Amino acid sequence: MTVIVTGGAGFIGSNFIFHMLGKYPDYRIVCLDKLTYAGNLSTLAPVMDEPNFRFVRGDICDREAVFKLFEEEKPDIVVNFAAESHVDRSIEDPGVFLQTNIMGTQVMMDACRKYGIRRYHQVSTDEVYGDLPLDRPDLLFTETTPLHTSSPYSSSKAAADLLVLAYHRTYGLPVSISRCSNNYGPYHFPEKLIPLMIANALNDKPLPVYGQGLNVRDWLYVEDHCKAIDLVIHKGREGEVYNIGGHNEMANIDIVKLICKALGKPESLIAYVADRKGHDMRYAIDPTKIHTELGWLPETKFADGIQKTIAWYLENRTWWETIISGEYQNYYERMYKDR
Ligand code: NAD
Ligand code: TDX
Repeated sequence: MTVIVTGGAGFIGSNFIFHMLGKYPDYRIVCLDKLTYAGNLSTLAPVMDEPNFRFVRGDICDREAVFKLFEEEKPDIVVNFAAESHVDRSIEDPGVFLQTNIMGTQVMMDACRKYGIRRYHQVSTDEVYGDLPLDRPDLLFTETTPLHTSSPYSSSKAAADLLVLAYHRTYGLPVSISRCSNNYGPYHFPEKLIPLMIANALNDKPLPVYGQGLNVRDWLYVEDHCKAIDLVIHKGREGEVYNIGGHNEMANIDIVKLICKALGKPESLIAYVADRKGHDMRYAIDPTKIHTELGWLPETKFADGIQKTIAWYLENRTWWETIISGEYQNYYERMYKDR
């Protein structure tokens, strides 16, 4: 079995590659990644020399390069993680989000149509459903909740999802889609809430909380997401959407306070800053379908997962310090200077 994993030098894709190489030693795993600012080849260093692993630097929008790779590898499964993934960047400059997240998805599926495939899997997000009010804890996103996006990022992901379903219905492409809630864990790029707060707290820098910090996200340990995708690509039904989430809703401010406490840092580091434009209030996934159909349940409790994550950032300072010392500094200045 040959599996092409796009975006495998990023946060979730790299964790997925480690999971697959560990669990299926007889599979061939091919990572296609453009290595944008969010991609880190150093993350994949531990598996780079594995005989059943190949890394290819390339853009999923580059039709010629993608078709050449399919010609060479004849993949059985494609898992498309490659995306521009940061909401704040999409508000600043949407163009590349539409290009990679929508057009890139089209190129990948066109290659699947030409060369044949057992499964094309699209890694999507709960953000396609928009948001839920704070005062209705009974409401959760199910797979039939209407798409109702807020940001250029989530709109580009929703557009891609619709295209994936269209390729299934129109061309019979064997597709599946998973829509997961917020992930956390090792190799999370330090522009996202949890790693940013850990890195800033360790450097005694202000912890920029948007608005009042009351927005709620439904956090899932990244390994649990990888296991769910593994199940969907092998046992999930074609043409179906599966929600993935762990019933673990937390307000941002509570997470930031928890990180302060775990690192022995004062809450006086917390700085309330201007809110994100169009900021989604609450996400909450109903994972009943993947549980009843495929038996998936999250295994890592947040209390354990966050401690493991903090420990990882303490033990792997070089990984994130290298990132935040480079071009990222310019992004940070732009995003937080006048906030
Ligand atoms: P990430 O930003 O950490 O990684 C994205 C990877 O894709 C990087 O390695 C980057 O180099 C690569 N990439 C970007 N553009 C590319 C292109 N044109 N061609 C090839 N490679 C390209 O993202 P992530 O957080 O790991 O998210 C992975 C996927 O999961 C995304 O599709 C995202 O929408 C989805 N998702 C993320 C979360 C989350 O909490 N992070 C939750 C649900 C869904
Ligand atoms: O500095 C910050 N301060 C802050 O208060 C940052 C970076 C974020 N926040 C808030 C905004 C959100 O309410 O924290 C929450 C989480 O923000 P992000 O880490 O940017 O994640 P989010 O916008 O929820 O999107 C994430 O989950 C869904 C991923 O980045 C997406 O790729 C995924 O689809």
